[in-house]
Amino acid sequence: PVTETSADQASDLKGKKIALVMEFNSGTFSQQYLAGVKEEVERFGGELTTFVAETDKSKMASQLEMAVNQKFDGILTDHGDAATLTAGMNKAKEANIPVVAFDALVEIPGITVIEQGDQKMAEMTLEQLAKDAGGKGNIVKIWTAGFAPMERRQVAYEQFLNTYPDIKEIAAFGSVSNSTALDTQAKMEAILKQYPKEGEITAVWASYDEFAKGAARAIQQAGRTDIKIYGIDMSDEDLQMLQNPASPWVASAAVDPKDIGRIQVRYLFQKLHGDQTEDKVILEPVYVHRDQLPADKQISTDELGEYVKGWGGSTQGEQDWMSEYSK
Ligand code: SR1
Repeated sequence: PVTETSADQASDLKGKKIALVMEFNSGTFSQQYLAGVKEEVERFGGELTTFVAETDKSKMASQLEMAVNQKFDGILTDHGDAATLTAGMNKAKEANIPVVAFDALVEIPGITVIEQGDQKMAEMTLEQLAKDAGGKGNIVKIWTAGFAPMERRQVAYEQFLNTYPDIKEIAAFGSVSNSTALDTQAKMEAILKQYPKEGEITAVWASYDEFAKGAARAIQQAGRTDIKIYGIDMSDEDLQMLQNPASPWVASAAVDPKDIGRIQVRYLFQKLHGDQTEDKVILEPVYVHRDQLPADKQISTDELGEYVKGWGGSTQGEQDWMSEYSK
């Protein structure tokens, strides 16, 4: 019998057709995540096709089934819930097509699901908010149900309200669309009109960077310097806002979105290589505060690791055999 060496197996991976099925791709987090996916698929010599459901869950379900029917070699999914993804993922399993999901509310043996340390990200930013506010004040929460990361962040939010009884939620809103930041800005403007006096709102907790951006623009344009924003996520645009001393957004917790994309692809190629992979992979977030960033120059997320320990350049999912594919 001819035994294939691991080097042969690795070169067999070249030319794989990979589908990425995204619930939405609007916003800078999604764009930088997509850049990471593209970069790593290219590294393995694969060919990427992206399907975007534009927040339509039934469209996402059809796109996933389409990717299975079109016999892609491997499938990546981004967001989506159990009702949307389960049928397509089971079909992929029957067809022996490996699947790696990011931020999905699914638990299917054999399907690897990647998530950020969502509860920890929420805890880190809420703790900073409580500290800056001296444990009391009125806050606005920007959050929405129905997304895996949001449900996990909500657990930390509820604990936070219990821990700090003198911190009161005076308004809560949030929805995801193809214009999330703009919609958030309009809603935040309305809340600022409802609470026009200085000190009526202590802070905003924004559970997604598109929410933080919209709220920051509304607060800045209204000339309100008394309200701080604590957010989640970090993209180049977010970093610009965080570095701007006139912006109310002072802190965020995040995993490098490019790293997320790259790591997800590595797990898919592990499966294509025949490696054993875990069903759940959790990525470690870092905390970023304006005070850690240089005041004299604008930096990008590619440079953020020079200022914030643990940011970017993750080797999670990397295997010895992958060294054949130069980075
Ligand atoms: C609507 S869900 C948005 C979140 O997905 C990713 O997990 C990002 O962290 C973003 O905050």
